[in-house]
Amino acid sequence: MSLKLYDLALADRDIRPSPFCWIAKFTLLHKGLDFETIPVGFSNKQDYPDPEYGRVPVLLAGDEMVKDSAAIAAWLDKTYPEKPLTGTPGEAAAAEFYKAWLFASYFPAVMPMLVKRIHALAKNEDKPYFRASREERFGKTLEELHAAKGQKEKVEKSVEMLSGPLSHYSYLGGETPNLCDYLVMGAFMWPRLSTPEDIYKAPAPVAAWTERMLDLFDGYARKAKRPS
Ligand SMILES: N[C@@H](CCC(=O)N[C@@H](CS)C(=O)NCC(=O)O)C(=O)O
Repeated sequence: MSLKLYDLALADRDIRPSPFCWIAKFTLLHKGLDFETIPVGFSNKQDYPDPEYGRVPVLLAGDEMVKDSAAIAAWLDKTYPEKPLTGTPGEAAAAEFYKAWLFASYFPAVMPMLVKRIHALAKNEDKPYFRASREERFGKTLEELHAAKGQKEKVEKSVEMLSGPLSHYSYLGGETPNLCDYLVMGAFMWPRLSTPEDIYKAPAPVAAWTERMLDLFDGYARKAKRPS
């Protein structure tokens, strides 16, 4: 079956920082599937497979259209049951926990450090939409978000929590990676691909896990183009 993943791209079409698109890419790679990525900008909704939905990732799998990274993971486990992303209810519950941690802690801490940088790297025709949609969503200008104090410390405090599991296990999934790892590493690709700098420092167990994640699948994530 031909698999096409719509993926968010910046002005340089090879720079693809979307955390949710990364979660989808990791889950496809976990299944060992070949897929093609199709870059779209923020505002050219007419080029999205479902313009009204207006978000990516969207997976086109033959005649099927699967929207949303969580739906893509569930569809992959249903369609390709080998190598489950979450093989037990316990693993699925852990994945829900990491997702909740991302939304409650990591994303709010890192987002203010990224939005102005992403705006600068977006295609010119995407910039007005990106600014207006983010300023409406967060109730502040991109400049105010960027100027927020203490975000680096907040991200570092948030990420410190992962030292717990990663001091005992190689992966959040235990001995081998599972959906928990892909959710968190997908989110970590967001700062990695939105700025050339490493904008915060992760504690040693988390930094070592990040390196292992970058090496998976023949270094797929490590090879992803970063801004210069
Ligand atoms: N719940 C969705 C969220 C998808 C999402 O918000 N994607 C962003 C990119 S990270 C998007 O499509 N943005 C387009 C826009 O801002 O209009 C998922 O998990 O796939």
